[in-house]
Amino acid sequence: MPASAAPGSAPPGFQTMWRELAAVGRDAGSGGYRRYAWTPADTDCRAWFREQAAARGLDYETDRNGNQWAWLGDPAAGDAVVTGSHLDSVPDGGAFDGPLGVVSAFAAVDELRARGAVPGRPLAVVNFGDEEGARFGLACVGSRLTAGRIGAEDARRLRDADGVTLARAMERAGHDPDAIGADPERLARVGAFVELHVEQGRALDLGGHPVGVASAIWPHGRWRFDFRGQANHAGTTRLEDRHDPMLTYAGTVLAAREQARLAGALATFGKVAVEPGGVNAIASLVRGWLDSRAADEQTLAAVVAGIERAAREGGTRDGVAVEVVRESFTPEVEFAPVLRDRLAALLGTDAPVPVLPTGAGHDAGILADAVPTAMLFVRNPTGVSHSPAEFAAEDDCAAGVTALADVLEGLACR
Ligand code: HGY
Ligand code: MN
Ligand code: MN
Ligand code: MN
Repeated sequence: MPASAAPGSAPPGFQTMWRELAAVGRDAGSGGYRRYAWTPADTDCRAWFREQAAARGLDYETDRNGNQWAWLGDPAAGDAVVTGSHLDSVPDGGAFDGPLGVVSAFAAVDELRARGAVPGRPLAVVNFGDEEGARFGLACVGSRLTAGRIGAEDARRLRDADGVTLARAMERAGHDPDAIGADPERLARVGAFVELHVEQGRALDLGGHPVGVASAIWPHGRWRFDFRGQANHAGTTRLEDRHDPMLTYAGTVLAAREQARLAGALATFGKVAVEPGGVNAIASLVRGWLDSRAADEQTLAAVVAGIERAAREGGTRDGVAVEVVRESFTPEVEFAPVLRDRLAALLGTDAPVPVLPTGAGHDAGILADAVPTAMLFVRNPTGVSHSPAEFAAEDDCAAGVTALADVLEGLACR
């Protein structure tokens, strides 16, 4: 389903929402999305969320950290069943990562109403702010703040590539940065959080399943590698006289691949900045960001240590100074077994539903320590994500909405 096309077999409300969101923050050339936290595209997404709440007569609120909530029932009653995801994107992201969970959440509320199901617990749809960390470098800032997993002062000081702090960006977008911080009272109202997400691999497709349930999230983190050498003339500096950080960086990228391969883990340098950036000058600084993930924390630590060792050895060889800074770390998450099994039972009445782990991070993973949390995945036949090629067929989107409505009904209406 192209980003702009309506999913024909999905409920009409879903189709309308999908069409409305499709144009927001879309690059006409690549078809990918650039919806970064607290930018105009993000503001448009947030306005859209608010309109969806109003159109359904749901009570809307923005919490102290800028996360958006749409309530059916009284939040103060507690033990709420909450569903949703995020609307921001990675650079040139796909249409589904995040928005599928939010659109499906509103569509599932519509479906419950159409079924005449009456919730005995409050229900809410949520849009967590800045899940991807594309602008300020830290993923899941909205849920991390709420769960007290980052301090307010540290968050306010995060900077984007232009040096704009998160505090300033929030202010410009009309949110008070002095208000941010841990929100245990809000979390205490949540009895269960269920995030629906497009699958970011091909396990469901290979198994022939439209929908699956998540079991766990691999531990993962981001590290910044600075390689400092000496800028010099590309045409006059003899090879043996150079201090070229690009060489050290290149060796480190290869080492990352090898360390990950040997450990059955993942390691990616997907972002790099070069100074001064002249074609005819040896670089003075290469700054590369490593994203690494593994099935367990010990393996992850060993992989990153191996990459760091290779970087330092390369630095000694090339006369380049190497500095490594861990920018973020998210420990392994196992989703609440009781809730996970409940979802699998609710959805598996005809045929068993696959229960699978993922290497991708989610707000659900951040909240899992504080509230019972579960995830549903919707089949992605391309297996591609964080790219415009991300995909889910219209029938599978519809199956996702039905599954989510079944789960909400099972948790809140019986
Ligand atoms: O980077 C991630 O794992 C995610 O999709 N936020
Ligand atoms: Mn993502
Ligand atoms: Mn996501
Ligand atoms: Mn010259």
